[in-house]
Amino acid sequence: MSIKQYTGSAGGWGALKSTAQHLFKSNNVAKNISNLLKTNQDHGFDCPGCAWGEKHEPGRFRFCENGAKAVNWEATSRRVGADFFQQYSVSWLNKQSDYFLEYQGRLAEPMRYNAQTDHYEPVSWDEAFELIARHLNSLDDPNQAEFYTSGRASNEAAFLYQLFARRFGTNNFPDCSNMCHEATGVALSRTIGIGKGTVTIDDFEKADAIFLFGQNPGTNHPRMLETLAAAYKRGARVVAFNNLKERGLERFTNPQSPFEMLSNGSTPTTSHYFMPKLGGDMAVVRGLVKILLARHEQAQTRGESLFDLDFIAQHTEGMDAYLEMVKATPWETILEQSGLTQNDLEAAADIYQGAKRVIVTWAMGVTQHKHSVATIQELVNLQLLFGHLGENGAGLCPVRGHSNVQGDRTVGINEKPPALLLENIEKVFGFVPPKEHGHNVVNALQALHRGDSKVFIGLGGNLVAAAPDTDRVAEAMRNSNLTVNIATKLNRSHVNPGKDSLILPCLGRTDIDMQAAGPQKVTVEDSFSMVHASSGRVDMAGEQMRSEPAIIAGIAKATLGENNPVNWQSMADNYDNIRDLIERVIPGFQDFNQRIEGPGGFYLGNSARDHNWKTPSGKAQISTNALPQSIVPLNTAAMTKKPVFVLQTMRSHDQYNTTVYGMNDRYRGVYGERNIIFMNEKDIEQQGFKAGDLVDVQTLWTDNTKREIFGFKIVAYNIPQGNVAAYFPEANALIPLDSKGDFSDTPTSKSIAVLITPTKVAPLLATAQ
Ligand SMILES: Nc1nc2c(c(=O)[nH]1)N[C@H]1C(S)=C(S)[C@@H](COP(=O)(O)OP(=O)(O)OC[C@H]3O[C@@H](n4cnc5c(=O)[nH]c(N)nc54)[C@H](O)[C@@H]3O)O[C@H]1N2
Ligand SMILES: Nc1nc2c(c(=O)[nH]1)N[C@H]1C(S)=C(S)[C@@H](COP(=O)(O)OP(=O)(O)OC[C@H]3O[C@@H](n4cnc5c(=O)[nH]c(N)nc54)[C@H](O)[C@@H]3O)O[C@H]1N2
Ligand SMILES: [Mo]
Repeated sequence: MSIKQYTGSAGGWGALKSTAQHLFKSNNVAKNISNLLKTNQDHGFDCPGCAWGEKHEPGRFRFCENGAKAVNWEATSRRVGADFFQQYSVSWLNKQSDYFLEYQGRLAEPMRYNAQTDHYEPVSWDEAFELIARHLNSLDDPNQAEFYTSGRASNEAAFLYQLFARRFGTNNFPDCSNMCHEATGVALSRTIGIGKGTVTIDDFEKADAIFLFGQNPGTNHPRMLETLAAAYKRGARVVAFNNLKERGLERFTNPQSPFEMLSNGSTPTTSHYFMPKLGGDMAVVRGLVKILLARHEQAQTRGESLFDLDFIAQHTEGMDAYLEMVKATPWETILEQSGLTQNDLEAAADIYQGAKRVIVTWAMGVTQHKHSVATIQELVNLQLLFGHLGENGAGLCPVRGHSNVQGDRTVGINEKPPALLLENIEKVFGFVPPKEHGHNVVNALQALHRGDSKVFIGLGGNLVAAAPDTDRVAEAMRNSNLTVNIATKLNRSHVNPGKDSLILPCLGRTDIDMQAAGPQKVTVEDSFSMVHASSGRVDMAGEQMRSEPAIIAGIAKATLGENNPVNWQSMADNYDNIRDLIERVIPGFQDFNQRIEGPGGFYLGNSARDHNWKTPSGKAQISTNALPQSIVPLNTAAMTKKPVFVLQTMRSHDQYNTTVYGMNDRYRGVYGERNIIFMNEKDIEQQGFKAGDLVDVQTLWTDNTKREIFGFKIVAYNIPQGNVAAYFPEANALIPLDSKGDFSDTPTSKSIAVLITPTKVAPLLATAQ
């Protein structure tokens, strides 16, 4: 392992070099160069990397370094088939790293677990479907099955999947969104009546200021850097709030700018950078509003106004109670929780006040805390006070994770189905879908662990590694009567099989999807509610993988029978048929098949942007929430006299969630190691440690389970004192499954109270190295 401070800008030659290295690693160089040129283009495929949107400008390449990693990772020539599984037992595979498992190549044929031999063995597609049908149909209650979705599934696959599971009889739809932007959906639905962002990509060209909360675009949405640098260049203020100093939020060299590349130039991506404490964003916004309120009241004595009083009167309710609460919130608490100074907050308030149009963006740094819903409501309050929602160049922009996580929700992956969805399903298909709420991720895992749920089906993803409490979740899976994973690559979830278990290999975004009616396209929705088509480029003739819709249709036909409630085979034969159904069930999809032919796809619209507030009262809600009493569980402090740190778990530059592409985190200067913990220099010294020391990290939580990770290496980093950071999934063992967000049930992956002690396993590791 080495630490080498990264002094360059984000992007630039480093990004190109890394893109080239990952191209070579894929064993498919020539094909993948042509793949990359088709990324996010008309008639190409949607990048499986992230959900950032595109301006429709022909003639530019539209992939980034990390999109290239995702494409190369999927479009590899390596295969994992019967030979591989014959060679390695499941127990042996479970001892290997996440990197090792996925690196082996694409899953090539359907496999069934044999508990006697502890090996996966080949099975035919029909036998696999029959096995699933047998398990499902022998359950006492359809609610004993869990239908997980990860956000790469296309609209077509997701719609078919929810139709099948609802016809089968359950709303158990745990999905990756439950661990991701759930708090966003909850907070926005409650306040503005729609759980999605209100801005489009064009708004970024008009904003006077962009406030970024808790996200790392340099790694996780690299195409956003171009948008931010362009905003900066034309004079917009770009203000970052991030717990860490992240290079992508400082400077960017655009690989598409010959001038910047050749002159070694770069453009700042932000004009201001503030580093709040973990979970401190609600206090930050409360502080901004407190300052702006005082100024507003001053202005009122002169007969002027800071807030948009007309907008507030016409469109909102709740302002008075909220402003009372703001006045009553002591500065002491605001400064303590935010970790910023009053000067910092005044400076940020100046920018907010001075800008006519402000966009507020956020991601996991905001959504993965206990009080995330309240934090997002506070962001909404700020925008409502200034009447920003619905104006061009202003509004709310939750930056989504998986490339189609937003679309999956739109087409019905929802454990709490809206009434309209259920009504439409009944109207179109003539059966009464279940109404009672189903399981989200945490409920589903708890039910599997208790043995109340018995069958797990995963449409993509890697729940064992993505969820908290890794050991307990693995146990929950192994307890199940049947686990089924529809997947492209081997992962941790597959090597923790249920008593019966299937791996069903599927086609990915980059592959040509050939069906009876010819090559098929699928559709996805980006963070800006743009729906567009995606068709793969890699020829899969002769391979045994099937498409996600074909697999779902196969399972449905075996379980429910053909024509119940639709002709499943015809859906798999031609996805136009699925889109026709989506058009009839989901609002906003009229002329679906025609509209995806147009360049760039089509905009689904956003009711809040049109000032149509779909809340019970018909008005946007200004919410009144107290600041949290504590960022971490209250009883924690009482449990120990030792210094308690707050830990966030996040992504390195070389990973896609649980998929680890490599061991480096270039922009943070870390090479060759993932078991590390980032700490403030002063904390390192005060605890009597040195950078490079190995430590054990233990969770403070009030059940009887000991959660500890061993031998993590300390890296000195620019992070507030009292806060530390580590990578997920390595640190997931520290997160209690029961530690979840209020109203969202999202695991609190960004605020875990931990103790850090010298390692007990150091000598062992030292000899191993
Ligand atoms: N290459 C790549 N792209 C991805 C992914 C990937 O793994 N790799 N994952 C995709 C998915 S599913 C998602 S959801 C997104 C995730 O995108 P991000 O939300 O950017 O993901 P994280 O790595 O979790 O980064 C969280 C960021 O928030 C900061 N942060 C953490 N806690 C706080 C806090 O309390 N306050 C503030 N102000 N900042 C905080 C961290 O320092 C870090 O910079 O990216 C998507 N795109
Ligand atoms: N501690 C901690 N935990 C976290 C987070 C965190 O920040 N900290 N972030 C959370 C977030 S934001 C998310 S979204 C979740 C992610 O949770 P998941 O979505 O469950 O996990 P991924 O790692 O994205 O899933 C990777 C697997 O998906 C499969 N796959 C890839 N492409 C396809 C495809 O096209 N079709 C199918 N069927 N399968 C495919 C591959 O087999 C691969 O192994 O993790 C969450 N977990
Ligand atoms: Mo995510």
